[in-house]
Amino acid sequence: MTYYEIAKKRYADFGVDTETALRKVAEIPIGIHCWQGDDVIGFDGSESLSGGIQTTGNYPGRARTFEELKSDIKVAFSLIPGKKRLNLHASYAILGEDKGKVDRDGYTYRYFEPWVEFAKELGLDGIDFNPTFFGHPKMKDGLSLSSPDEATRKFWVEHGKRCMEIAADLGKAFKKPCLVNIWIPDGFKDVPSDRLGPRLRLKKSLDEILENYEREWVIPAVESKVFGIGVESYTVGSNEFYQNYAAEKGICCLLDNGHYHPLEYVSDKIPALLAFYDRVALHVTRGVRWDSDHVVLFEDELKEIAKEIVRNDATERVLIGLDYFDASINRIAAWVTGGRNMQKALLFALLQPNAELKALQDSARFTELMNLQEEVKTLPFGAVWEEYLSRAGVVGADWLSEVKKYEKEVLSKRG
Ligand code: RNT
Ligand code: ZN
Repeated sequence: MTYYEIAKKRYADFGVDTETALRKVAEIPIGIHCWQGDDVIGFDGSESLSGGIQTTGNYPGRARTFEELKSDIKVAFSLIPGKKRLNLHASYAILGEDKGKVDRDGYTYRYFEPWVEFAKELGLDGIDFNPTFFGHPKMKDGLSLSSPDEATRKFWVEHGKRCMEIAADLGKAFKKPCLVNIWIPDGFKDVPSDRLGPRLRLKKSLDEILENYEREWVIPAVESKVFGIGVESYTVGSNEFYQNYAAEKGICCLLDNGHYHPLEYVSDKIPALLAFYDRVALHVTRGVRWDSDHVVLFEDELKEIAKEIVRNDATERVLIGLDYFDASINRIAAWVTGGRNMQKALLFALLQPNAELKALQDSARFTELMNLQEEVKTLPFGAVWEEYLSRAGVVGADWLSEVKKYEKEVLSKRG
């Protein structure tokens, strides 16, 4: 018997069919963020990150051009099994000769067509999109959509509108709707004197952006946050603000698990929202003491998030995306580690005796529930994971040597 066959039998003893789990995990799309490869800088003119988010570290090999980023994504994606989508920010527009002539309020689908071509070449499931409300001189006093300066607010509304148009075309290109996530860094470092005004302006701006979009092809989402670096005292787009806004408008909430107080868990928020919304979007990340966007590891909260998706039969309702950026280690290894771990957690969740566990809870057999939850933790999960990789044609535990080779041949030669 092979290692996998033994595992299959062992799981079967607990009523779990590993074959079903292997089939299902391969079908769950994961949105992989383009911004891990270049420290969230983009191609449209910014030289540094702003808006309360930060990458730390100076590991060599940052992708500086479209060609470099594509090449890095290709390597990273080849080492991540499963169905993948590419998550792009508007700042990754390929402006060509229009660089310096067109601003973010004038972006069109044309500037993203090269990405579409690339995503098709890689056989991806689609592209998701984000307006970029940071890293740009038109942020006034740290504010975008909530700015009291009407010209500034309007500029960013126009950017939002362009992004909705671009997203509709991205959706059409892959015949699947495109998720457009709105996150703005707007907030104040110190105690504000008006907390309502900025929120009313943000509401107005969002209304304008969402006035007229192609519902068949675009899924708009709003991402809340507690605080950012330099904007510690007040965040315009807070959780209550966006959750109410999304409910009223019939759009989607995006939960980033770095964006809540340390003892709040996104795994618990997913089912709360599933009770009210058709869809919930995620930014899966790992905050260490703050929203530090560390590489996603195979940890308890990640497993809990995956369980909530799987056992609520919500793999089509929860739109999974990754959002982290680590510049202190090989960036491709960071991508691969997080991408594989997300897949790993989903497979792990699919391998739980979910129906039985639920029945134990519903019949208040809490001793048996605890016991079964503990027993399944030590089943031979590794064997099923390795089987998954091998069936997907992806390198097993030795994947890092491929990344090291690419580092030696390509990344180390970048200035
Ligand atoms: C910032 C948000 C946001 C960004 C990306 C780049 O705190 O998490 O989602 O990380 O849009
Ligand atoms: Zn996020």
